[in-house]
Amino acid sequence: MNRDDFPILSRTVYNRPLVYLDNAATTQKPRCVVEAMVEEYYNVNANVHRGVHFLSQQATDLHEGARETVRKFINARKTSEILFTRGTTESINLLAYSFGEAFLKKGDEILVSQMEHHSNIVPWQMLAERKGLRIKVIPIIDDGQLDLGAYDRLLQESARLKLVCVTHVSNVLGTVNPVEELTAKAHEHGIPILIDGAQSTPHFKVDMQKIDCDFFAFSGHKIYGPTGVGVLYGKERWLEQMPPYQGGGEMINKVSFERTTYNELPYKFEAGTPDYVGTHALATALDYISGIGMERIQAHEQELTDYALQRLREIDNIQIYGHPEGKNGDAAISFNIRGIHHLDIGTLLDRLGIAVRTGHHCAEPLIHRLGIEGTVRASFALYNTKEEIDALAAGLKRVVSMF
Ligand code: C6P
Repeated sequence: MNRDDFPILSRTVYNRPLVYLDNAATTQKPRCVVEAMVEEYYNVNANVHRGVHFLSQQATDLHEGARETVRKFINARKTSEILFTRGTTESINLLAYSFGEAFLKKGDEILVSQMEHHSNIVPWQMLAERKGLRIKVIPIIDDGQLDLGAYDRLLQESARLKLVCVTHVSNVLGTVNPVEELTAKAHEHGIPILIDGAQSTPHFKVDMQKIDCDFFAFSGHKIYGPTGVGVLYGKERWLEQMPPYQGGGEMINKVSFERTTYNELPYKFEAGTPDYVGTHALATALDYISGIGMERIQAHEQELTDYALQRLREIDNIQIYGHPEGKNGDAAISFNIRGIHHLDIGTLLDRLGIAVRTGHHCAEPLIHRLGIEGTVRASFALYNTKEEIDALAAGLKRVVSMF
């Protein structure tokens, strides 16, 4: 794949070539994304939707063009269903506030899974505290898959269930959840579903019409785009009924001290000056990966993941979480080596130029379910190579020999 497009990959750390395996935290940026931002600030910059002047119209065209690029990328029906946010976290907070205001009452229930990132737990807990709701949890089974039998039972027995919130891919285990099936089952009970797509969108094609979920959130920075920009997709029929999340410029129709009316979708949910440079850069990133082809990226990363699993299994006393035989796991592998703290492994790998993440990965309930304190996580992107996996395996063998 096109490593030369990513200038940072040719730098060294501690005089060693950088081996960047922390892609689930954030991906590196191709030159075209950074250049799109520089070019816009140098030559186009003006506030969007506000000016009659040339630059404002040009910036608005780029910003609204980005919305269309996102729509196409996730195959949503309409651009009015694409809300720009600061990232997955803000997307879920927006939904928790606004869906909560519109549809939830004391005693209602929300279902989340045991493998959620804190971003898909804490906003619901905060809402539950404000409104007197109950959070219920879909457990996982030992191999790191969702317990689908328990999901069925929870749907059956939860008479006051109003929303299901599940991640598409676990950021710790790489487990890919059967989101079409989860959605169909939720809908059989008349319940809408949010899918957290932070860890799926960078790795394989997602299709809103195929999944048929009601809401879907993802972050720009995990998909080769800039930080500070993300997306909440929502079906129009829900968004129409939900109140704004924040008040300010852009989200209004008319304002007076007596009464304010709100703008149409999607602007009702986009108060204030948007990160219009960020949205254009995100669209540039989506065009970049679409140009490579999501199928090609997925095949490459699957090969890397399979190779990494094979090489990691050679390490003495290693325990790999999730990734059961016969199930395609996504491009993140969490592991521990018995007798060595995960933080020590990460620190020693770092001195060899290898960047991995250690700790609870903002998924403490999952880590507790696994009965551990944390893991080492290696996660892959389109630009990683088998040679880098070899470097990881060699690094781990060296760490083991030191203890
Ligand atoms: N996970 C990781 O290293 P933000 O921070 O808003 O861009 O994304 C939050 C988020 C939500 N859901 C999932 C499944 C995620 O993995 C993340 C971010 C990073 O695993 C940083 S903690």
